[in-house]
Amino acid sequence: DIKGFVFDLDGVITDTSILHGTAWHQLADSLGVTWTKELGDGLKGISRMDSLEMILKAGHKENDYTQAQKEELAAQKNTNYVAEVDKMTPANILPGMKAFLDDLRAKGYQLSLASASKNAPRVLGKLGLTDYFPKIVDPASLKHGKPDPEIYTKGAELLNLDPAQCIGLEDAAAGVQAINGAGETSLGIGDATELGAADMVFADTSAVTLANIAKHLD
Ligand code: B16
Ligand code: MG
Repeated sequence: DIKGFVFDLDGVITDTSILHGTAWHQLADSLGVTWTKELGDGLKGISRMDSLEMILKAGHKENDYTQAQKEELAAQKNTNYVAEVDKMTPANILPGMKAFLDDLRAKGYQLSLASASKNAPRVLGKLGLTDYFPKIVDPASLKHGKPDPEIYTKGAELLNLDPAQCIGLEDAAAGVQAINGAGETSLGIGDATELGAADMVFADTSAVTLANIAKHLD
């Protein structure tokens, strides 16, 4: 039986994936790296430094910067990103997600957060959702980022649940891969082609309800 839900943040609870994309796009432009939708989609769920490496590789510039310069570039992106995050309010919760979280809480399901973002506590605060997620995997504690299962394994551990008792929610292909690797049931939100590996895919957050999830479970 399902007892817990392990949530991704960006692209699942709120649309920060757009803000991340815009901030990376700006940085790519300033470095002379051509931005494509595929490049942007591939960055979803990927850690800050791994995202930078992917952008530099796309422009064949991965050897043009020292480690210190790369950290400076990542910090620039983060400054731009955080400025946008600080404009967020509870109105930025994606459709249906507040009701879904309330329903899960009312029915006694346990919740944890498996976001790759070091800004996750700040984002939750802006959304007024801090109280819903006392259990957050610290992305700084991870040996490997998504698509490695580690973050979702830890998300279940924080709840003292077996992965098989958990559903993981993701908007990114790398995240779905991580959920599947951890042995949890994967719920993808977005394009069914992009998220084909998920156990169930919903086109958008408003379709994510316990009733709809039950239709996909045995
Ligand atoms: P930060 P998620 C991920 O969050 C984002 O999808 C990804 O685009 C971002 O680079 C990563 O967090 C790191 O974020 O720079 O704030 O530490 O989707 O795992 O909630
Ligand atoms: Mg995400």
